[in-house]
Amino acid sequence: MSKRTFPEGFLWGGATAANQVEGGWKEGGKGISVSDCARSHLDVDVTDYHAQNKVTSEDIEKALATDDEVYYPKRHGSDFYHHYKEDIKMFAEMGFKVYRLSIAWSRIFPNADDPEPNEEGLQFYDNVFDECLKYGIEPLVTMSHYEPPINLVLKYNGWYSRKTVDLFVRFVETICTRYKDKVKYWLTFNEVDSIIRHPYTTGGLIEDRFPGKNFEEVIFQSMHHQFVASALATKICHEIIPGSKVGCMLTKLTYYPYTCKPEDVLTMQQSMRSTYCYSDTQVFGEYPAYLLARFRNKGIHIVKETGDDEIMKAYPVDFVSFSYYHSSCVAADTTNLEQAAGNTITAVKNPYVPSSDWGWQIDPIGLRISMVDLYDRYRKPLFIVENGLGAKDVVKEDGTIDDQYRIDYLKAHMKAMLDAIEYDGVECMGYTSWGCIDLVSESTKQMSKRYGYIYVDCDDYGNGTYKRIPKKSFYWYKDVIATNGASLFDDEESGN
Ligand code: BGP
Repeated sequence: MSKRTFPEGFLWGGATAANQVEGGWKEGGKGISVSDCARSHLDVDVTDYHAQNKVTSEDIEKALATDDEVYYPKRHGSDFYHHYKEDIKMFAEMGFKVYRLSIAWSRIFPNADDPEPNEEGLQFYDNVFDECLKYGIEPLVTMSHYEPPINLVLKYNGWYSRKTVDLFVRFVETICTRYKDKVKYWLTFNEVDSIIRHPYTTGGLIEDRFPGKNFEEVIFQSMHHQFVASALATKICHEIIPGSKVGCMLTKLTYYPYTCKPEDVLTMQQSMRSTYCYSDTQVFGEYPAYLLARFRNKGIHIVKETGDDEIMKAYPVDFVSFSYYHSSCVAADTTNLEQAAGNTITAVKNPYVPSSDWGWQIDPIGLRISMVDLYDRYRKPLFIVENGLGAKDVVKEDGTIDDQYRIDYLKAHMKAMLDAIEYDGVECMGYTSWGCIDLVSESTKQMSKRYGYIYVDCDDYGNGTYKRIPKKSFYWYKDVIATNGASLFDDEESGN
């Protein structure tokens, strides 16, 4: 019997983000970004996601007053800025068809409102894309992945200012024009829904800069500006790059009711809607009724400009991309229920699934459930642009890294993905596993929370040679891609 494989042309690859992988935070004319001022693991409880994202004006002043790269690990990242040729060559050795990366806005317009773009920054990404295309790897580019210039925060209050829409549009016009012959797959905002959970990283919003204002209204006003900017970015892409495909990008948080009590099921439904409202808006081109109801009930008033509704309606996304790491349980009453950590959230711990070293609950069936939910909801092609296991990897005496736990995680999720495609009729363009090379964790700013197929010799304090070492999973993924998924079933054939 022939082995199961993925559809012909399935885009296998890996994903990174400039602010977590590049380093070179002041090189090549780059301006300081929001993420260069993000607090470090050194002073936060790495299990308390919310604590990690409390950012004050004082924090920013402190960050701008120092060139420290220990306390601010994202400033050095994995030094992709100086290793990109070697790294992309290793991606090619694995057989990548696609490589998801982001363009750091602060490398192109260091202060967001510079009269002219920074040519060194534009040239850097030209070089990166040329390396990719040299190996037949398609770039999949995220326009905004937590990297706006810090000046946008200080001078414009981030995405709260309508002016930011114009500045972002100019950034998009610049990169689409420059890379129109090299990039055809684009994403607008990474995890656009995350603005509600970490408004500083995603929206450049610092609460103490809005005295006397309803901060939730500030966040939703900023989000409105991002929705308009996303629609305009889609328009620009389609006009400058015929045949280009533009996706939204959602944090796929999949919730289960802790019990079959109706109250818990209702809580689950409300929790799911709390994330779908963002992708609903970008796919259907209008605010869903339940979000408008929430605005009314909470007294939130969004200021729109003439034409906003028409722009959003006219330029919806072409596909739906998302990150999936874990599922979570919710309950109407969480008293005495054990909590579990997650990607930008904490939730009730599910007793039926294991957890990662950072407490994220491992649930490959949840990926299939997520894919079916999203495809049934939107009827647009999906693209899994983040999935992976953050784990403590160890370099053994013989210099190898046996990350069999990561292979087990990825294999189970890839099989679930194929089930959704083959049994549930879901259309899926591709899969880029998160952190295809070790990089700085978004939430904890740790290098020790490793995701990569490639180990980077750098610790949480920036110490190391930055040498790259393929892990066991590097060679395993190479087989998966070479066989278009068939090797995922080798163990079943051999019966173990
Ligand atoms: C998502 C981000 C990625 C990545 C991922 C893993 O929210 O889009 O940038 O960081 O989370 O999370 P972490 O790095 O906190 O382990």
